[in-house]
Amino acid sequence: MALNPFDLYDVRSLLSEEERAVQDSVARFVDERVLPIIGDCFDQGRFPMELLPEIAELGLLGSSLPEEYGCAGLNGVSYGLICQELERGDSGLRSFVSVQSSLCMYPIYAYGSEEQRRRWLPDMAAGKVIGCFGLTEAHGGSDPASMKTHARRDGEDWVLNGSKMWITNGNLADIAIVWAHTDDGIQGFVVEKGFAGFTAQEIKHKMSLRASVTSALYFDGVRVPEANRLPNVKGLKGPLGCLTQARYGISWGPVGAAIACLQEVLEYTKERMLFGRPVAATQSAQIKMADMARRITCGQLLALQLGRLKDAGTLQPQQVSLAKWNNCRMAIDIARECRDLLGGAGITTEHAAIRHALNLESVITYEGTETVHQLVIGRELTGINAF
Ligand code: TGC
Ligand code: FAD
Repeated sequence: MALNPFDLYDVRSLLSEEERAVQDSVARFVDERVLPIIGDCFDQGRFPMELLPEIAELGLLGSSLPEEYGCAGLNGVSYGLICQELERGDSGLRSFVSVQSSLCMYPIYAYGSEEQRRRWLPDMAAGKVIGCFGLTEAHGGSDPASMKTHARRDGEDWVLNGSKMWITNGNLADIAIVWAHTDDGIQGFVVEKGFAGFTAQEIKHKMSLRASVTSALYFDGVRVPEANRLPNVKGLKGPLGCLTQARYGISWGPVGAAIACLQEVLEYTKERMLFGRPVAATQSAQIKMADMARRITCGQLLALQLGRLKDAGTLQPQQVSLAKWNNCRMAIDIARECRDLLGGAGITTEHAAIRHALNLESVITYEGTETVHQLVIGRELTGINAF
Protein backbone atom coordinates (compact mmCIF):
# COMPACT_ATOMS: atom_id res chain seq x y z
CA MET A 1 0.00 0.00 0.00
CA ALA A 2 1.35 3.43 -0.96
CA LEU A 3 2.10 5.68 1.98
CA ASN A 4 0.95 9.30 2.28
CA PRO A 5 4.13 11.17 1.24
CA PHE A 6 3.32 13.96 3.71
CA ASP A 7 2.59 11.62 6.63
CA LEU A 8 4.91 8.65 6.19
CA TYR A 9 4.40 7.42 9.76
CA ASP A 10 0.61 7.79 9.69
CA VAL A 11 0.75 10.36 12.49
CA ARG A 12 -2.87 11.10 11.66
CA SER A 13 -3.86 7.68 13.05
CA LEU A 14 -2.61 8.93 16.44
CA LEU A 15 -5.18 11.75 16.42
CA SER A 16 -8.62 11.58 17.98
CA GLU A 17 -11.72 11.94 15.84
CA GLU A 18 -12.17 15.53 17.05
CA GLU A 19 -8.53 16.40 16.29
CA ARG A 20 -8.88 14.98 12.77
CA ALA A 21 -12.08 16.96 12.23
CA VAL A 22 -10.34 20.18 13.30
CA GLN A 23 -7.42 19.49 10.95
CA ASP A 24 -9.76 18.73 8.06
CA SER A 25 -11.84 21.87 8.47
CA VAL A 26 -8.77 24.14 8.63
CA ALA A 27 -7.14 22.28 5.73
CA ARG A 28 -10.25 22.88 3.62
CA PHE A 29 -10.27 26.56 4.52
CA VAL A 30 -6.59 26.89 3.58
CA ASP A 31 -7.02 25.03 0.27
CA GLU A 32 -10.14 26.88 -0.80
CA ARG A 33 -9.73 30.37 0.64
CA VAL A 34 -6.05 30.98 1.42
CA LEU A 35 -3.97 29.34 -1.31
CA PRO A 36 -5.74 31.09 -4.20
CA ILE A 37 -4.92 34.57 -2.84
CA ILE A 38 -1.90 34.34 -0.58
CA GLY A 39 0.81 34.76 -3.23
CA ASP A 40 -0.79 38.04 -4.28
CA CYS A 41 -1.15 39.16 -0.65
CA PHE A 42 2.57 38.54 -0.16
CA ASP A 43 3.39 40.44 -3.38
CA GLN A 44 1.19 43.35 -2.34
CA GLY A 45 2.36 43.33 1.27
CA ARG A 46 -1.11 43.05 2.74
CA PHE A 47 -2.74 40.90 5.39
CA PRO A 48 -5.93 39.25 4.03
CA MET A 49 -8.39 40.89 6.44
CA GLU A 50 -11.28 39.57 4.36
CA LEU A 51 -10.58 36.10 5.81
CA LEU A 52 -11.08 37.22 9.41
CA PRO A 53 -14.84 36.44 9.65
CA GLU A 54 -14.22 32.85 8.51
CA ILE A 55 -11.22 32.44 10.79
CA ALA A 56 -13.42 33.49 13.70
CA GLU A 57 -16.35 31.37 12.50
CA LEU A 58 -14.09 28.31 12.39
CA GLY A 59 -13.24 28.91 16.06
CA LEU A 60 -9.53 29.51 15.40
CA LEU A 61 -9.15 32.53 17.71
CA GLY A 62 -8.35 31.50 21.28
CA SER A 63 -9.29 27.95 20.30
CA SER A 64 -7.98 26.41 23.54
CA LEU A 65 -9.82 28.76 25.89
CA PRO A 66 -13.13 27.77 27.51
CA GLU A 67 -16.46 27.94 25.74
CA GLU A 68 -17.89 30.23 28.44
CA TYR A 69 -15.77 33.02 26.91
CA GLY A 70 -17.01 32.33 23.39
CA CYS A 71 -14.01 30.13 22.54
CA ALA A 72 -13.89 26.61 21.11
CA GLY A 73 -12.42 24.85 24.18
CA LEU A 74 -10.19 22.60 22.05
CA ASN A 75 -7.14 20.75 23.35
CA GLY A 76 -3.51 21.65 22.72
CA VAL A 77 -3.03 19.13 19.90
CA SER A 78 -5.96 20.69 18.03
CA TYR A 79 -4.39 24.13 18.44
CA GLY A 80 -1.16 22.70 17.04
CA LEU A 81 -2.95 21.23 14.05
CA ILE A 82 -4.63 24.60 13.42
CA CYS A 83 -1.18 26.24 13.35
CA GLN A 84 0.21 23.53 11.07
CA GLU A 85 -2.59 23.87 8.53
CA LEU A 86 -2.59 27.68 8.59
CA GLU A 87 1.16 27.80 8.07
CA ARG A 88 0.82 25.38 5.15
CA GLY A 89 -0.93 28.43 3.70
CA ASP A 90 1.35 31.17 5.01
CA SER A 91 3.31 31.95 8.18
CA GLY A 92 1.64 35.39 8.27
CA LEU A 93 -1.79 33.87 8.74
CA ARG A 94 -0.54 31.57 11.49
CA SER A 95 1.19 34.57 13.08
CA PHE A 96 -2.09 36.46 13.22
CA VAL A 97 -3.78 33.54 14.99
CA SER A 98 -0.79 32.93 17.30
CA VAL A 99 -0.72 36.53 18.44
CA GLN A 100 -4.45 36.84 18.93
CA SER A 101 -4.75 33.46 20.71
CA SER A 102 -1.53 32.85 22.63
CA LEU A 103 -0.16 36.33 23.19
CA CYS A 104 -3.32 38.37 23.74
CA MET A 105 -6.28 36.19 24.70
CA TYR A 106 -4.13 33.84 26.80
CA PRO A 107 -2.72 36.56 29.12
CA ILE A 108 -6.16 38.10 29.56
CA TYR A 109 -7.44 34.64 30.48
CA ALA A 110 -4.48 33.56 32.61
CA TYR A 111 -3.52 36.85 34.28
CA GLY A 112 -6.66 38.98 33.94
CA SER A 113 -9.58 39.54 36.31
CA GLU A 114 -12.95 37.92 35.63
CA GLU A 115 -14.22 41.33 34.53
CA GLN A 116 -11.37 41.69 32.03
CA ARG A 117 -12.01 38.19 30.66
CA ARG A 118 -15.69 38.93 30.09
CA ARG A 119 -14.96 42.35 28.65
CA TRP A 120 -12.52 41.26 25.95
CA LEU A 121 -12.42 37.50 25.31
CA PRO A 122 -15.80 36.95 23.58
CA ASP A 123 -15.21 39.85 21.17
CA MET A 124 -11.66 38.65 20.50
CA ALA A 125 -12.91 35.12 19.76
CA ALA A 126 -15.42 36.64 17.34
CA GLY A 127 -12.69 38.66 15.59
CA LYS A 128 -14.36 41.95 16.56
CA VAL A 129 -11.41 43.00 18.73
CA ILE A 130 -7.89 42.39 17.45
CA GLY A 131 -4.90 42.30 19.77
CA CYS A 132 -1.16 42.74 19.56
CA PHE A 133 1.60 41.90 22.06
CA GLY A 134 4.30 44.41 22.92
CA LEU A 135 7.36 42.91 24.57
CA THR A 136 10.32 43.52 22.22
CA GLU A 137 12.13 46.84 22.22
CA ALA A 138 14.51 48.12 19.58
CA HIS A 139 17.65 47.80 21.69
CA GLY A 140 17.50 44.01 22.18
CA GLY A 141 14.59 41.61 21.83
CA SER A 142 16.43 38.53 23.08
CA ASP A 143 16.89 40.21 26.45
CA PRO A 144 13.41 41.43 27.36
CA ALA A 145 14.38 42.07 30.98
CA SER A 146 16.36 45.08 29.69
CA MET A 147 13.15 46.80 28.55
CA LYS A 148 12.98 50.56 29.08
CA THR A 149 9.21 50.98 28.79
CA HIS A 150 7.97 52.07 32.20
CA ALA A 151 4.60 52.54 33.89
CA ARG A 152 4.22 54.83 36.92
CA ARG A 153 1.15 54.80 39.16
CA ASP A 154 -0.67 58.16 39.27
CA GLY A 155 -3.93 58.12 41.23
CA GLU A 156 -6.37 55.69 39.58
CA ASP A 157 -4.24 55.53 36.42
CA TRP A 158 -0.84 54.40 35.27
CA VAL A 159 1.29 56.62 33.07
CA LEU A 160 3.07 54.64 30.35
CA ASN A 161 6.18 55.81 28.50
CA GLY A 162 8.39 53.95 26.04
CA SER A 163 8.22 52.07 22.76
CA LYS A 164 8.01 48.58 21.33
CA MET A 165 9.42 47.26 18.07
CA TRP A 166 8.51 44.52 15.57
CA ILE A 167 4.95 44.11 16.79
CA THR A 168 2.74 41.76 14.75
CA ASN A 169 -0.74 43.19 14.10
CA GLY A 170 0.32 46.54 15.62
CA ASN A 171 -1.59 48.71 13.14
CA LEU A 172 -4.56 46.34 12.98
CA ALA A 173 -5.01 46.08 16.71
CA ASP A 174 -7.78 47.47 18.90
CA ILE A 175 -5.83 46.57 22.03
CA ALA A 176 -2.17 46.01 22.82
CA ILE A 177 -0.91 43.84 25.67
CA VAL A 178 2.06 45.92 26.76
CA TRP A 179 4.74 44.78 29.20
CA ALA A 180 6.42 47.54 31.20
CA HIS A 181 8.69 47.97 34.21
CA THR A 182 6.91 49.33 37.28
CA ASP A 183 8.17 50.01 40.80
CA ASP A 184 6.72 46.57 41.57
CA GLY A 185 8.37 44.60 38.73
CA ILE A 186 7.35 43.98 35.12
CA GLN A 187 3.57 44.15 34.66
CA GLY A 188 1.14 43.80 31.75
CA PHE A 189 -1.34 46.46 30.63
CA VAL A 190 -4.18 46.39 28.12
CA VAL A 191 -3.63 49.58 26.13
CA GLU A 192 -6.59 50.53 23.96
CA LYS A 193 -6.39 52.09 20.53
CA GLY A 194 -7.43 55.70 20.97
CA PHE A 195 -5.76 56.23 24.35
CA ALA A 196 -4.06 59.63 24.06
CA GLY A 197 -0.32 59.33 23.41
CA PHE A 198 -0.50 55.79 21.96
CA THR A 199 0.53 55.48 18.31
CA ALA A 200 1.44 52.63 15.98
CA GLN A 201 3.60 52.95 12.90
CA GLU A 202 3.74 50.19 10.31
CA ILE A 203 7.20 48.85 9.40
CA LYS A 204 7.65 48.85 5.64
CA HIS A 205 10.21 47.31 3.25
CA LYS A 206 9.92 43.84 4.80
CA MET A 207 11.17 40.92 2.68
CA SER A 208 9.59 38.41 5.07
CA LEU A 209 6.05 37.93 6.45
CA ARG A 210 4.78 40.33 3.84
CA ALA A 211 1.21 39.05 4.29
CA SER A 212 1.36 40.17 7.94
CA VAL A 213 1.34 43.61 9.52
CA THR A 214 4.38 44.48 11.67
CA SER A 215 4.61 47.77 13.57
CA ALA A 216 6.43 49.93 16.06
CA LEU A 217 4.36 51.11 19.05
CA TYR A 218 4.97 54.41 20.88
CA PHE A 219 3.70 55.39 24.33
CA ASP A 220 4.07 59.04 25.21
CA GLY A 221 2.59 59.64 28.66
CA VAL A 222 -0.33 57.27 27.94
CA ARG A 223 -2.81 57.19 30.85
CA VAL A 224 -3.93 53.59 31.37
CA PRO A 225 -6.67 52.97 33.95
CA GLU A 226 -5.89 50.58 36.81
CA ALA A 227 -8.79 48.48 35.46
CA ASN A 228 -6.60 47.73 32.41
CA ARG A 229 -3.66 46.33 34.38
CA LEU A 230 -3.47 42.52 34.37
CA PRO A 231 -3.61 41.91 38.12
CA ASN A 232 -2.54 38.29 38.45
CA VAL A 233 1.09 38.24 37.37
CA LYS A 234 4.27 40.19 38.10
CA GLY A 235 7.75 39.71 36.68
CA LEU A 236 9.23 38.37 33.47
CA LYS A 237 7.39 35.09 33.94
CA GLY A 238 4.24 36.93 32.77
CA PRO A 239 5.35 37.55 29.18
CA LEU A 240 7.52 34.41 29.10
CA GLY A 241 4.48 32.34 30.07
CA CYS A 242 2.66 33.73 27.02
CA LEU A 243 5.68 32.95 24.86
CA THR A 244 5.57 29.31 25.94
CA GLN A 245 2.00 29.12 24.58
CA ALA A 246 2.88 30.82 21.29
CA ARG A 247 6.15 28.93 20.83
CA TYR A 248 4.19 25.72 21.31
CA GLY A 249 2.02 26.63 18.30
CA ILE A 250 5.11 27.66 16.34
CA SER A 251 6.53 24.20 16.95
CA TRP A 252 3.71 22.88 14.76
CA GLY A 253 3.33 25.66 12.21
CA PRO A 254 6.56 25.25 10.22
CA VAL A 255 5.73 21.56 9.70
CA GLY A 256 2.89 22.84 7.49
CA ALA A 257 5.20 25.19 5.58
CA ALA A 258 7.66 22.34 4.97
CA ILE A 259 4.86 20.05 3.73
CA ALA A 260 3.67 22.75 1.31
CA CYS A 261 7.20 23.07 -0.11
CA LEU A 262 7.72 19.32 -0.47
CA GLN A 263 4.34 18.88 -2.13
CA GLU A 264 5.13 21.59 -4.64
CA VAL A 265 8.58 20.25 -5.48
CA LEU A 266 7.38 16.66 -5.86
CA GLU A 267 4.89 17.80 -8.49
CA TYR A 268 7.38 20.08 -10.20
CA THR A 269 10.26 17.61 -10.45
CA LYS A 270 8.01 14.93 -11.93
CA GLU A 271 7.10 17.30 -14.76
CA ARG A 272 10.42 19.02 -15.30
CA MET A 273 12.36 17.22 -18.06
CA LEU A 274 16.13 17.70 -18.09
CA PHE A 275 18.64 15.57 -19.97
CA GLY A 276 15.77 13.47 -21.31
CA ARG A 277 14.20 12.45 -18.00
CA PRO A 278 12.20 14.04 -15.19
CA VAL A 279 14.30 15.68 -12.49
CA ALA A 280 12.42 13.41 -10.03
CA ALA A 281 14.07 10.42 -11.72
CA THR A 282 17.57 11.54 -10.73
CA GLN A 283 19.21 10.07 -7.66
CA SER A 284 20.23 13.42 -6.26
CA ALA A 285 16.69 14.86 -6.42
CA GLN A 286 15.25 11.73 -4.83
CA ILE A 287 17.84 11.78 -2.05
CA LYS A 288 17.04 15.44 -1.36
CA MET A 289 13.28 14.83 -1.28
CA ALA A 290 13.62 11.65 0.79
CA ASP A 291 15.69 13.60 3.28
CA MET A 292 12.98 16.29 3.43
CA ALA A 293 10.34 13.62 4.14
CA ARG A 294 12.56 12.17 6.88
CA ARG A 295 12.94 15.55 8.57
CA ILE A 296 9.23 16.35 8.24
CA THR A 297 8.33 12.99 9.79
CA CYS A 298 10.62 13.67 12.76
CA GLY A 299 9.12 17.16 13.11
CA GLN A 300 5.57 15.79 13.07
CA LEU A 301 6.33 13.26 15.80
CA LEU A 302 8.12 15.90 17.89
CA ALA A 303 5.17 18.28 17.62
CA LEU A 304 2.61 15.62 18.45
CA GLN A 305 4.46 14.39 21.54
CA LEU A 306 4.86 18.02 22.63
CA GLY A 307 1.10 18.41 22.25
CA ARG A 308 0.42 15.26 24.27
CA LEU A 309 2.67 16.61 27.06
CA LYS A 310 0.77 19.90 26.92
CA ASP A 311 -2.57 18.19 27.18
CA ALA A 312 -1.27 16.05 30.05
CA GLY A 313 -0.27 19.26 31.85
CA THR A 314 3.40 18.29 32.14
CA LEU A 315 4.86 20.46 29.37
CA GLN A 316 8.13 22.22 30.29
CA PRO A 317 9.26 25.41 28.49
CA GLN A 318 12.59 23.76 27.66
CA GLN A 319 10.76 21.07 25.69
CA VAL A 320 9.02 23.82 23.72
CA SER A 321 12.40 25.42 23.00
CA LEU A 322 13.74 22.19 21.51
CA ALA A 323 10.71 21.75 19.24
CA LYS A 324 10.57 25.41 18.14
CA TRP A 325 14.28 25.30 17.31
CA ASN A 326 14.14 21.93 15.51
CA ASN A 327 11.02 22.53 13.47
CA CYS A 328 11.92 26.08 12.38
CA ARG A 329 15.37 24.89 11.32
CA MET A 330 13.87 21.86 9.56
CA ALA A 331 11.34 23.98 7.65
CA ILE A 332 13.65 26.82 6.58
CA ASP A 333 16.24 24.35 5.28
CA ILE A 334 13.57 22.44 3.35
CA ALA A 335 12.06 25.63 1.91
CA ARG A 336 15.50 26.77 0.69
CA GLU A 337 16.29 23.34 -0.81
CA CYS A 338 12.89 23.30 -2.57
CA ARG A 339 13.55 26.74 -3.97
CA ASP A 340 16.78 25.36 -5.41
CA LEU A 341 15.02 22.35 -7.01
CA LEU A 342 12.61 24.74 -8.72
CA GLY A 343 15.51 26.47 -10.45
CA GLY A 344 14.80 29.95 -11.78
CA ALA A 345 11.07 29.35 -11.47
CA GLY A 346 11.63 29.16 -7.73
CA ILE A 347 12.42 32.83 -7.37
CA THR A 348 8.91 34.15 -8.03
CA THR A 349 5.84 33.93 -5.82
CA GLU A 350 4.16 31.84 -8.52
CA HIS A 351 5.68 29.01 -6.50
CA ALA A 352 5.39 28.89 -2.73
CA ALA A 353 8.90 27.83 -1.71
CA ILE A 354 10.54 31.25 -1.74
CA ARG A 355 7.60 32.81 0.10
CA HIS A 356 7.84 30.15 2.81
CA ALA A 357 11.65 30.43 2.95
CA LEU A 358 11.46 34.21 3.37
CA ASN A 359 8.67 33.96 5.94
CA LEU A 360 10.61 31.41 7.94
CA GLU A 361 13.45 33.92 8.31
CA SER A 362 11.10 35.73 10.67
CA VAL A 363 9.69 32.60 12.27
CA ILE A 364 13.17 31.32 13.18
CA THR A 365 13.93 34.77 14.69
CA TYR A 366 10.78 35.73 16.57
CA GLU A 367 9.54 34.07 19.72
CA GLY A 368 13.18 33.50 20.67
CA THR A 369 15.93 33.20 18.07
CA GLU A 370 17.48 29.84 17.28
CA THR A 371 20.45 30.80 19.47
CA VAL A 372 18.18 31.65 22.41
CA HIS A 373 16.53 28.22 22.23
CA GLN A 374 19.88 26.45 21.83
CA LEU A 375 21.12 28.23 24.95
CA VAL A 376 17.96 27.22 26.85
CA ILE A 377 18.75 23.58 26.05
CA GLY A 378 22.45 24.11 26.79
CA ARG A 379 21.50 25.49 30.21
CA GLU A 380 19.22 22.52 30.81
CA LEU A 381 22.01 20.07 29.96
CA THR A 382 24.83 21.75 31.85
CA GLY A 383 23.10 23.70 34.57
CA ILE A 384 25.16 26.73 33.46
CA ASN A 385 23.47 29.93 32.22
CA ALA A 386 25.40 31.05 29.12
CA PHE A 387 23.17 33.96 28.06
P1 TGC B 1 14.73 34.30 34.10
O1 TGC B 1 15.03 35.66 34.60
O2 TGC B 1 15.54 33.15 34.58
O3 TGC B 1 13.21 33.86 34.37
C1 TGC B 1 12.25 34.79 34.65
C2 TGC B 1 11.02 34.05 35.16
O4 TGC B 1 10.31 33.52 34.05
C3 TGC B 1 10.20 32.10 34.19
N1 TGC B 1 10.36 31.55 32.84
C4 TGC B 1 9.35 31.11 32.11
N2 TGC B 1 8.06 30.97 32.36
C5 TGC B 1 7.27 30.48 31.37
N3 TGC B 1 7.73 30.14 30.16
C6 TGC B 1 9.05 30.28 29.86
N4 TGC B 1 9.50 29.97 28.64
C7 TGC B 1 9.92 30.78 30.85
N5 TGC B 1 11.24 31.04 30.90
C8 TGC B 1 11.49 31.52 32.11
C9 TGC B 1 11.29 31.69 35.13
O5 TGC B 1 10.97 30.49 35.78
C10 TGC B 1 11.32 32.86 36.07
O6 TGC B 1 10.22 32.75 36.95
P2 TGC B 1 10.34 33.26 38.47
O7 TGC B 1 9.07 32.85 39.14
O8 TGC B 1 11.56 32.58 39.04
O9 TGC B 1 10.51 34.75 38.40
O10 TGC B 1 14.76 34.39 32.58
P3 TGC B 1 15.43 33.34 31.67
O11 TGC B 1 16.91 33.38 31.95
O12 TGC B 1 14.77 32.02 31.76
O13 TGC B 1 15.14 34.00 30.27
C11 TGC B 1 16.16 34.32 29.45
C12 TGC B 1 15.68 34.13 28.03
C13 TGC B 1 16.77 34.62 27.11
C14 TGC B 1 15.42 32.64 27.76
C15 TGC B 1 14.38 34.93 27.82
O14 TGC B 1 14.62 36.25 28.13
C16 TGC B 1 13.87 34.77 26.42
O15 TGC B 1 13.12 33.86 26.12
N6 TGC B 1 14.25 35.70 25.48
C17 TGC B 1 13.69 35.72 24.13
C18 TGC B 1 12.62 36.75 24.07
C19 TGC B 1 11.54 36.40 23.07
O16 TGC B 1 11.32 35.25 22.72
N7 TGC B 1 10.79 37.37 22.66
C20 TGC B 1 9.64 37.16 21.81
C21 TGC B 1 8.80 38.39 21.71
S1 TGC B 1 7.16 38.08 21.17
C22 TGC B 1 7.30 37.63 19.58
O17 TGC B 1 8.32 37.44 19.04
C23 TGC B 1 6.01 37.44 18.90
S2 TGC B 1 6.11 36.95 17.27
C24 TGC B 1 4.50 36.50 17.10
C25 TGC B 1 4.09 36.07 15.80
O18 TGC B 1 3.96 36.94 14.87
O19 TGC B 1 3.76 34.86 15.65
P1 FAD C 1 18.68 40.57 19.06
O1 FAD C 1 18.14 40.15 20.37
O2 FAD C 1 19.41 41.84 18.95
O3 FAD C 1 19.59 39.38 18.51
C1 FAD C 1 20.59 39.61 17.50
C2 FAD C 1 21.42 38.34 17.34
O4 FAD C 1 22.10 38.06 18.58
C3 FAD C 1 20.58 37.10 17.03
O5 FAD C 1 21.23 36.31 16.08
C4 FAD C 1 20.52 36.38 18.36
O6 FAD C 1 20.32 34.97 18.23
C5 FAD C 1 21.88 36.70 18.91
N1 FAD C 1 21.98 36.53 20.36
C6 FAD C 1 21.12 36.94 21.30
N2 FAD C 1 21.53 36.61 22.53
C7 FAD C 1 22.68 35.97 22.36
C8 FAD C 1 23.62 35.36 23.25
N3 FAD C 1 23.44 35.35 24.58
N4 FAD C 1 24.72 34.78 22.73
C9 FAD C 1 24.92 34.76 21.40
N5 FAD C 1 24.09 35.32 20.50
C10 FAD C 1 23.00 35.90 20.99
N6 FAD C 1 8.11 40.95 19.37
C11 FAD C 1 7.02 41.20 20.15
O7 FAD C 1 7.18 41.56 21.32
N7 FAD C 1 5.76 41.09 19.66
C12 FAD C 1 5.51 40.71 18.39
O8 FAD C 1 4.36 40.60 17.97
C13 FAD C 1 6.62 40.45 17.53
N8 FAD C 1 6.42 40.14 16.22
C14 FAD C 1 7.50 40.04 15.38
C15 FAD C 1 7.29 39.90 14.00
C16 FAD C 1 8.37 39.84 13.14
C17 FAD C 1 8.14 39.75 11.66
C18 FAD C 1 9.69 39.90 13.65
C19 FAD C 1 10.88 39.81 12.73
C20 FAD C 1 9.90 40.04 15.00
C21 FAD C 1 8.81 40.12 15.88
N9 FAD C 1 9.01 40.35 17.25
C22 FAD C 1 7.93 40.58 18.07
C23 FAD C 1 10.34 40.54 17.77
C24 FAD C 1 11.16 39.26 17.95
O9 FAD C 1 10.72 38.54 19.05
C25 FAD C 1 12.62 39.67 18.06
O10 FAD C 1 13.05 40.08 16.78
C26 FAD C 1 13.49 38.54 18.56
O11 FAD C 1 13.17 38.19 19.90
C27 FAD C 1 14.99 38.89 18.48
O12 FAD C 1 15.23 40.14 19.02
P2 FAD C 1 16.08 41.23 18.16
O13 FAD C 1 15.44 41.32 16.82
O14 FAD C 1 16.18 42.46 18.95
O15 FAD C 1 17.48 40.55 17.97
